[in-house]
Amino acid sequence: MSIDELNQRWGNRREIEFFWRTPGFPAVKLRHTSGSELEVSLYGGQVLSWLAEGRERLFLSERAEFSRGKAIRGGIPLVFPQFGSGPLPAHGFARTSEFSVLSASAERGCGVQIVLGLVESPESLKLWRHKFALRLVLSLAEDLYMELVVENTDSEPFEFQSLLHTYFAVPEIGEIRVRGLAGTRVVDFLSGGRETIEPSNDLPVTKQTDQLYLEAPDCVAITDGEGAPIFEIEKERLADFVLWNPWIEKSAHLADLAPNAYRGFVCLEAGNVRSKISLAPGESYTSAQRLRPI
Ligand code: TA6
Repeated sequence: MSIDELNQRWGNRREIEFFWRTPGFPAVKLRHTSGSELEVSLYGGQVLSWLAEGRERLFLSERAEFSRGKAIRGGIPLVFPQFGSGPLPAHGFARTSEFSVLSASAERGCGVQIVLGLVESPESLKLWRHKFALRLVLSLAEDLYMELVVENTDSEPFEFQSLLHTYFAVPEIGEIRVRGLAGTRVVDFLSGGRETIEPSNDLPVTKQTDQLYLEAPDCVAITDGEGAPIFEIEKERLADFVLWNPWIEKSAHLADLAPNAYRGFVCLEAGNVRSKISLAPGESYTSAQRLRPI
């Protein structure tokens, strides 16, 4: 569909507007009466920008590449059906796939909502031999609610991992703390998967960090240098959190990230990573995250 066709079919005056994010990359802008705005790329079904109370809440790399087959660095990449490295491309193929618009609505007094869809393709079947239907439901109001529905439309069972790889914009990585993970089992990917118990309930990020918090509490917060919350994250039916920042070392190996950009974001990613979700034919699984800007 062209931008004009998308706007004719789903556009809604101010609240829902399709546009070319960059040539060949259609996106949609959602606007809520609270003043919050959301920008979503149909490529990857990826939230690129979330404006709340006048401030951009997500990090998008100034070097993000918009080219097919390449993941866009920043916003909220959708990791499915695989987390990390494995038989599929890193973090799976959803974030480099073309999503379709299944519905879009702006109900008075409610949020502005768009539902994006992804099903198997000849390309995905070559990588992952399962038929599936993904629905990503994005609801914008004063907060941002994201729901992911995975359906097994095949005749065989399959299992998958999924994760919402949120890049939270922060004023200075060295000042923020992650609140709410004390006592959680944590796997450190940078020390060979060593598993410990997180002692801190006000966790700083002071070096390259890549940690998986297992069966983590559903509600956590990111606080600023004064200890005041700047984000609240509530996950639903997502067992784990991944905490990531590339710091200086890893940034040097990421062509789509400026050398000091690591200072402006922290990734706190709700997902099902350690335990895969298994679906029998016809079954579906719904998970979600609610992001509250403070
Ligand atoms: O966020 C956890 C992680 O798996 C890290 O290991 C790092 O690779 C990050 O995802 C970004 O991955 P990407 O493929 O987007 O460069």
